[in-house]
Amino acid sequence: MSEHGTATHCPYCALQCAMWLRTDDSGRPTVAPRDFPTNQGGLCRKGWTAAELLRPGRRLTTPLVRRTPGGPLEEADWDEALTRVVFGIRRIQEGAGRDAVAVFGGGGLTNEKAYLLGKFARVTLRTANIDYNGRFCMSSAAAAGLRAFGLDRGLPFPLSDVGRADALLLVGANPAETMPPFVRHLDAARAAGGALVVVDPRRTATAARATLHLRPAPGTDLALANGLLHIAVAEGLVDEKYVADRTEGFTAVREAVATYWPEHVERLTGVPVADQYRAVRLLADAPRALVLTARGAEQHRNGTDTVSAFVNLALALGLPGREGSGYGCLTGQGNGQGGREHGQKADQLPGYRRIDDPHARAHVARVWDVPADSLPGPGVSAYELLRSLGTEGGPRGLLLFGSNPVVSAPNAGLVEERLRGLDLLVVSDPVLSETAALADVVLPSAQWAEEDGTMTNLEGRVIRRRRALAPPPGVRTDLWIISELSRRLGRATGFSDSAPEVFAELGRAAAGGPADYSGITYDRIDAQGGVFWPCPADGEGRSGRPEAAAGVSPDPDPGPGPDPVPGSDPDAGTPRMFLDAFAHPDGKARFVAVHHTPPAEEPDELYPLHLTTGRIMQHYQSGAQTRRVPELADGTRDPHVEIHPDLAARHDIVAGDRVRLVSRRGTTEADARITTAVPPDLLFMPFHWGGAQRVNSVVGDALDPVSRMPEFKVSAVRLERVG
Ligand SMILES: Nc1nc2c(c(=O)[nH]1)N[C@H]1C(S)=C(S)[C@@H](COP(=O)(O)OP(=O)(O)OC[C@H]3O[C@@H](n4cnc5c(=O)[nH]c(N)nc54)[C@H](O)[C@@H]3O)O[C@H]1N2
Ligand SMILES: Nc1nc2c(c(=O)[nH]1)N[C@H]1C(S)=C(S)[C@@H](COP(=O)(O)OP(=O)(O)OC[C@H]3O[C@@H](n4cnc5c(=O)[nH]c(N)nc54)[C@H](O)[C@@H]3O)O[C@H]1N2
Ligand code: SF4
Ligand SMILES: [Mo]
Repeated sequence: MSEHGTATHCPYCALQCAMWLRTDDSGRPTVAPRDFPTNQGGLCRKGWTAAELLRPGRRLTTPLVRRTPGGPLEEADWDEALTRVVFGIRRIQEGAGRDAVAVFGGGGLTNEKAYLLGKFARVTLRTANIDYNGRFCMSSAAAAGLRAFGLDRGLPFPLSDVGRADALLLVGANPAETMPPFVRHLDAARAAGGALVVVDPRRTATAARATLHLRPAPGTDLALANGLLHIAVAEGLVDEKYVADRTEGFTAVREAVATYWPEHVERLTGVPVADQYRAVRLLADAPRALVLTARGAEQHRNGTDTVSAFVNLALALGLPGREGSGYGCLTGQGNGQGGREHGQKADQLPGYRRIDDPHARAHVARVWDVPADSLPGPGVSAYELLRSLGTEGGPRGLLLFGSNPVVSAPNAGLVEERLRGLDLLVVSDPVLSETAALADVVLPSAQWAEEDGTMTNLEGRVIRRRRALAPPPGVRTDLWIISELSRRLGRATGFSDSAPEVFAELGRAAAGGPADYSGITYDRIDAQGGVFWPCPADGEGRSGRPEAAAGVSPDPDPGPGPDPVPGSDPDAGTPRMFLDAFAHPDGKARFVAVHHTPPAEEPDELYPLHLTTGRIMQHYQSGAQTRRVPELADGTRDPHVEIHPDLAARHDIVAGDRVRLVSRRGTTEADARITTAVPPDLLFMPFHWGGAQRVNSVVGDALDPVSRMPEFKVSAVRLERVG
């Protein structure tokens, strides 16, 4: 600990802003910003107030159990709580088989927890049914990245590249609300003469900073991307040499985009022809150009194909794998990146290995000291898992760490019903979330400032979360909970509750995999300001390059330069990927031909409007944490819905009126905000509230066929004034 306090990072989003944590004279924990390449000394209000939830009174400090079915949650000691969990698991598995107990994780868990949770499911419970909320988040971008590059790391370059870009295409991202300090990088690019093109149906605070704002109808981004590529082909702007040397499959894509005439694309998307041309010019003329997508592009039934369409555009312009240029996805959750690499996903083993790959199974089984054939196969995806709970043949018990699906899952009314129907629901959470309130056993877990571990930020940089305080008596870490449960279920070894020990084991399990962490140690993270994966152990490639097959290379020109980036040590793993080769066996990237398909629900007479959903700055995700922080909740006790003035007038709605949205699945209520930020046929509502204000009661559950990600961004609804 230094004079400033303990150096750590914010508990919330993937920007993982660096902060100091210290206690003031009255012993109250407080945070202060800390300089780091990502946040450059900035924090948003969620970060500034992050210590509030550490105080007793705002959180759980003792286990809760439901002693009679339908009865209340009552305080219990840990022994009773864990005895009930173990008894419930045994009874279900004996009666209905191992897969009848499921596990659900989260992208906010540290790498160590995500790893141990995956191991717990496969080794202790031996259930195939484990998945996590990352399916709701960036799984479409991950699938498209894998398809194109053979490897998926959200940003395959450091965030500092954003500030140096000459042109940026930002698709379906609103960092002004979702990652406020990120905007410093956008502003730096703009100040240096760079162009910012924002693609969003709404005029957001981010769009307000743009050189050019394209406003496609929701769910039409794929058509727009194909249209932009059509123009690039027609205008001779394709980087033919790059396409020939570094890619495969362009011919089919060129044919596929041939029918996406600018006028046709204007009809499909609403984006004027002239703006389409301007966007292509801005990108093609820029020496360094970046294409970035986030949830607005991805949370669709065709999200994977939509991302592929933007990757195709980036490849045709020769951007990926060129220093200063490229394609990237902005991950969202604190450990959205690492959370998808170490085995809490249904089809994965640690190191971003596939669970159906015999070599991967053999390697991981050796590290886990179990027979490879004892490991279960792939399970089903998050929403499919939630939907199957308690149904014929579906799991009857669920252990949940780090998610609040009662608020955040699509078609949430159905999900809530399924959770209520379980024989056993166990929730580990620092607060009594809407989902924890339904549980049979609630385990109060320690928070970020009370535990050690690592997080992998949106750049693929592995950083440290440090324990600065002891948790209150009665609170345990997730690692302790998982290892103690394992022990009580008969696994006496292999489940340490020490974060450094778990991390070392994670490194061995990940060694040789696509997301290789074996060369990363806590000391190295400290010394180098974070380490970018892949980072094989010394002698295994990185020093002699991870070879073309891994498709990655260390930064060839890391500085020192005139403006060294603090914390970006040239030896810190692999800041920039794909400079020499992509990760497919032949080293080439793949174009994937894709076509526009409409959203699952188009407006009709009964449900004549489109609704899209997303975030506001003050609240994080399901709001379980931020709604408990007074400084954030004041002024945002209730959600609002954005309504265009013309639409409001037609419904006799004025600002502040309570309105109801009705879909095929349910209803929700919010306060009317009248604004031209949305077009007349589109409503926007944030998803951070539960109960009658839960927007996911109305949101549909169409899934992307590849990533199994739900279509959070388009539903058909009807608008009514309440009263
Ligand atoms: N304040 C706050 N910050 C957060 C979070 C939070 O909950 N609150 N969560 C974190 C997480 S997990 C994530 S995933 C990120 C998400 O970060 P973002 O992706 O930036 O957030 P969203 O608000 O979900 O969606 C971004 C934009 O997509 C637009 N959009 C909607 N439909 C479409 C469409 O069809 N096409 C296009 N092009 N755009 C569309 C919306 O209008 C919205 O402005 O934020 C992270 N940061
Ligand atoms: N309509 C709509 N719905 C959406 C989205 C959208 O854009 N629109 N976005 C989707 C996206 S991108 C995401 S990521 C999901 C997120 O939605 P959720 O998965 O519900 O995420 P959180 O609200 O962050 O839930 C985290 C819960 O875990 C607890 N928690 C936090 N840290 C820890 C920890 O370390 N250990 C344990 N045991 N518990 C912890 C918190 O207190 C909280 O109760 O929502 C999705 N839902
Ligand atoms: S931008 Fe994200 S990481 Fe930074 S302070 Fe805000 S919530 Fe925390
Ligand atoms: Mo997310």
